[in-house]
Amino acid sequence: MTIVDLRSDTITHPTPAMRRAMAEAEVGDDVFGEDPTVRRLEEMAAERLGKEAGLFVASGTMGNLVSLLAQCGRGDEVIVGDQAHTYMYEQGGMAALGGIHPRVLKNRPDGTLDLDEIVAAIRDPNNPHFPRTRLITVENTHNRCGGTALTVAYMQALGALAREHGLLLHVDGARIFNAAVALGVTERALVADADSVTFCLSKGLAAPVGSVVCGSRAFIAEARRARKVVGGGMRQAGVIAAAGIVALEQMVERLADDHANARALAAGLAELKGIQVEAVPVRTNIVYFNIVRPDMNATQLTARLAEQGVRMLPVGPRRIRAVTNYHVTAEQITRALAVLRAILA
Ligand code: TLP
Repeated sequence: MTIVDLRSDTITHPTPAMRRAMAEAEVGDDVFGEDPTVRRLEEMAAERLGKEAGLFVASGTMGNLVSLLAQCGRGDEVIVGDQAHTYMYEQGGMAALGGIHPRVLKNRPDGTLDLDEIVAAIRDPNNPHFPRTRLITVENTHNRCGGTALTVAYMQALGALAREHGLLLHVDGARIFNAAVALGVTERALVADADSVTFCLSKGLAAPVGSVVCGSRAFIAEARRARKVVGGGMRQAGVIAAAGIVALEQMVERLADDHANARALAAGLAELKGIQVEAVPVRTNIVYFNIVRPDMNATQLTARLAEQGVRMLPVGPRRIRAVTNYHVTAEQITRALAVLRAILA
């Protein structure tokens, strides 16, 4: 039985081209700045995102952390959504390791933060009772808000707001290429207003390890220091960066296939009794749905699915996440739906 693994796009294995590139990668000591493959990846990434410089890091979590450590001091405040990965799933790293105070606003269903609420949350810098508001962070695509994409228009309005109030803007762009492909815009346009961006190579782009942080040269110099203190200086990291280069060269356009499969999955789920699919303004590779029958919850349903080789992730008592990825074919989506239909019958 082949497994249909829809738990995440992080489960993807490196492609044959990546494995070859990894085997042949030219390497050096990256802490000395001497790994030519890492440098090439960093330059490529910065160029694609329209930023001056890039920094290869071990993970999306590390990318977000070093971005905040590089730009915020102890007691500074970061405006963040209540559904953001940086707030929900990174052990509160900004507070635990950086002494950074999160100011949490409710994410709207489309993953955005309300601009008026942001303005209202900005602290009076002259009042000594308050932490200093320093940075706003948003996520694109927004994982917990259904993998939906924040648009260029929203990002521009957010950027203008940040500049007007002297604040920095960080984008957790773990899946920024999914956003760009789904919206039919460049990733560069989506992050033009950001001071810092993290994107992941090891999700839909199928590289085995790594993320890249991009921004100005001065910011990247600070982020490089922050990476070292969290133990992220990786020496001959060209071996893994080589897969990242292949990811950027070969794996971006094909994300459209994952989005088409996710749309097919959402459409099929919508026809099943007892299932409620969550709608999104822009569908990428993530689908959330709820099991609304009293006799079955998310854990029970995903256990039944797993018995038949279909893996999905329960993320709440009734909420389930399915993420399409490089290894999931259109036929597998049909099979997953058939298995689900049979279980519910
Ligand atoms: N997300 C993982 C889980 O941690 C939830 C997943 O399976 O989706 N930003 C966003 C928006 C993410 O979704 C993730 C990972 C990260 C950052 C962190 O990336 P890694 O796992 O590389 O530290």
